[in-house]
Amino acid sequence: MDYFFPNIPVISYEGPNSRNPFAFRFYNPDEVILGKTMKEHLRFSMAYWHTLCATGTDPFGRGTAIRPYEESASNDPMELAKIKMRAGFELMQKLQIPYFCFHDCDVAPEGNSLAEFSRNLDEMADLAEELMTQTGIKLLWGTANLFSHPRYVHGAATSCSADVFAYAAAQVKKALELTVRLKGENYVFWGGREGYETLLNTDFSLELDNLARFLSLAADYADKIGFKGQLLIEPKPKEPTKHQYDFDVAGVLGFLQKYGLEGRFKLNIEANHATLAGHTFQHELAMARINNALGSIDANQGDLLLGWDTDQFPTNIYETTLCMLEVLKQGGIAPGGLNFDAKVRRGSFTPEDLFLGHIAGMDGFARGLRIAAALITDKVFDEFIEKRYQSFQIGIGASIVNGEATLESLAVHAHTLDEIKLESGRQEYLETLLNLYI
Ligand code: XUL
Ligand code: CO
Repeated sequence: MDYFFPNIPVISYEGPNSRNPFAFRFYNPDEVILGKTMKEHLRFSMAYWHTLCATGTDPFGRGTAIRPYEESASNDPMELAKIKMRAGFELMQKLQIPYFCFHDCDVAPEGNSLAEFSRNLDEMADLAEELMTQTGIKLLWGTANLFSHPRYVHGAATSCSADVFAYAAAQVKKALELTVRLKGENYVFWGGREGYETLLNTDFSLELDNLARFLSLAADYADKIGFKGQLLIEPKPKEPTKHQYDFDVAGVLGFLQKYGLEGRFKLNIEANHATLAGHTFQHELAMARINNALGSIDANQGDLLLGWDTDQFPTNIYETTLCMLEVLKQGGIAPGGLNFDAKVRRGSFTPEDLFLGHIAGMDGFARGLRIAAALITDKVFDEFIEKRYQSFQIGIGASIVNGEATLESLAVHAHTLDEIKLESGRQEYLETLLNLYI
């Protein structure tokens, strides 16, 4: 495949000294680290919407993206959709990206009715299947876009209109079927407009109950059609609505537990959503991991000076290192992956920038993986943490952990204490160690 990006070679590993912009400096797909290849650890995925559909529009100006390959399309939206898909597979193949993710309306035009949308999706799935077989590229996750069309102005599963709830259900039904047909390993629910602007017009309680009803119906249907992958909820605290219901990992876990859905859903954690929620990326990943709910990752980064979702390619090595540390601690991210929910800046408008953006993100995470693996191998933090909590291994601490302690036994113990001896948390020293590895 060498048609849509004729000037771009297959990107391969040239090592840290290479100054070739179209090469990897840290991502060496077949290199083995801690018993697995980098490709197996990282499970990179292209986000169809940003890479193939985004045009660079912002609230102040129209699109800037130059995509010469789209110019050959006539006015037929299906023809354009097919060109984009073929270009996407060439791009993934040249970048050695093994997975992709899509929303239903990224791949096929919606047409004038659900029936037409459904036919368009089937036709596009035929082409996707053909290209997947040809290239070996796989589907990491599918999803339905329940937020762009004006019908979703008041939400989808949390709309005030039961007809909109039903329409959204029909879209999810079809998107689940497509995901099964294309052997997708996960299915994602990001509650795009599931939230509210003001409680003056909102039945808060009904909306949350309906969101749970919707997810539960979707999970039942996924089981019914034999979907064996993970169902994932992607938290985000705000944007587009002021109060998004799936605010952060803790909020989603509480919601799932309240409605008895915790066994059925895991989470897809996005870096930029974490920072919007006032958390670090590592906090959200760790919160999911310790609750056995870390399913997959939307690999991007935000800009801490801006209060919105900038979806930038991840190049901050601190963040990628701490992310990969969480992934390694969980024993891997599979069947999830690292999906680049990231877009090139408006000023980076050439087709080459699509490659340079992905290379930056892939090298950013490859470097993070290498550093995290060294931190694990050398047990840089583990021994310190273990020692810090050693009082819970013996005596009164052990009785707290094994459930034998009562408030009375703790009080008896406390009365025997003259002085409590504490040790320093050594934060600055540990940060120095982290810097040594980075
Ligand atoms: C929006 C976002 C979405 C989801 C999929 O902020 O992250 O692209 O990842 O709907
Ligand atoms: Co995302």
